[in-house]
Amino acid sequence: MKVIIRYSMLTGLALIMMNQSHAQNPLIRNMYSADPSARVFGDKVYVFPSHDILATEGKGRVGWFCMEDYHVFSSANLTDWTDHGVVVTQNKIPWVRPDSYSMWAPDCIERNGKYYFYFPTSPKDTTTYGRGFTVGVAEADRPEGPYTPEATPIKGVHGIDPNVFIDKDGQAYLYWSAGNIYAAKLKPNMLELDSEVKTLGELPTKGLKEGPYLFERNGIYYLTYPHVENKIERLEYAIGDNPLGPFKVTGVIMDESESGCWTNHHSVIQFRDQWYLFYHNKDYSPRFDKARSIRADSLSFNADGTIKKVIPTLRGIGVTNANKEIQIDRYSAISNEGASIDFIDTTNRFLGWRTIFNKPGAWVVYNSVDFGKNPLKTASLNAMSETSGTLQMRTGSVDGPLVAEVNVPKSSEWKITKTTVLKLPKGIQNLFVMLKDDKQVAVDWIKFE
Ligand code: FUB
Repeated sequence: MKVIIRYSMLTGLALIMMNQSHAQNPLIRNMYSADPSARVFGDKVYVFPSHDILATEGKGRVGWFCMEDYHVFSSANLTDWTDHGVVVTQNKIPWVRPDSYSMWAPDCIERNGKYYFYFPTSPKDTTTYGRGFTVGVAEADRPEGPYTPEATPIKGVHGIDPNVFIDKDGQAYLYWSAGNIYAAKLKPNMLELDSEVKTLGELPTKGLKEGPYLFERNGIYYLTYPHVENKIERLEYAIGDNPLGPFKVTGVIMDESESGCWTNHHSVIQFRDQWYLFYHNKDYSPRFDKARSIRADSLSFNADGTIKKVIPTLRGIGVTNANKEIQIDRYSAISNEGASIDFIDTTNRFLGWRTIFNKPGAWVVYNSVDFGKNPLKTASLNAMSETSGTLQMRTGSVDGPLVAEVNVPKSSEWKITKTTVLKLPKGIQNLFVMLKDDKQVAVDWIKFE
């Protein structure tokens, strides 16, 4: 057995420099992100989130939302996410108040080979554009930009959270919120309203509604929105047979977060035959819910077209290659006792989490690990143990074939321990990891080579 000292800090730095993350939930691992608008463009998923930053004196309002720009992310496999960098910034758009720090939830859509990026923010000139929020547009030839902003915001739109839907007949619609949810047709140029503004009035009248997102499936138009039914937002939906309604309130897509994150904000896409819900929580900021992180989970429908409630997971979506770091703290199942998750370093939460095993038989399962076609002969574990301890890895479950047994040496530092694989797994499998003895072991990640 070979032991190599390696610090998780290095892993974190490398990740930040590459602008790539191999993510489960949350999807973006080196910055805060919120309000994900996911879109399928070509053979990739693009996500256009808000970019939360922490306000300081003189920069935004301390204790409130603070956003100055937008990044775009893409993935071809829902596991590896590439950050394409900043596409729109508050101080590069002539009509935007350059110190507004209010670049809230955006959306993006493609029409005739052009990409239209819609964003709500505060204008400089409140006499012309009104107080509060209005919605601007920036255009690009590619989803990742560069985007050129329009010289003025969209006339007649006062509010936040723009969302655009293009129907099968080519008609585009803009939705937004300002207490209520509003909608109007868009002209083919995608830059001007082409109808009266309609208040979508069949929705709940009590409790804030915002963040509209409309999609169509099998002739049903789903108007989805976060709504405060109780104390914080949950994701709800209403259905209709027309993009402008009338809509019938139908159900809840996702309950209020257990973490207490006051907002939620989402989008729904279909990618390669599977539907997904993108949403946010406050994974990297347990005590401040205006520093959020985007997530995704699978979504499915009942036979009658109603949406099955999505239970948020840490595992998220996508298949993880066995030869990349498998972050088992993003488990798909965990034993009731003896296994828990904590940050690696609470002074830098972006370094991620560790799984702590402290009872014999305590386990986690991490689903959809791709062991490929060629046998991977070595298992590596980045772990720390003050007692030493033995971990077993199996495919499937507790009864599955024993893939490896790793003796983690006593150490107060993170160490990579390598061991030979006993039963060589192939293809996509669940990885089951269990503490064998009455010891304590913390695991950062596992990989196979
Ligand atoms: O991100 C700022 C605001 O919080 C969004 O515009 C709302 O939808 C809520 O998520």
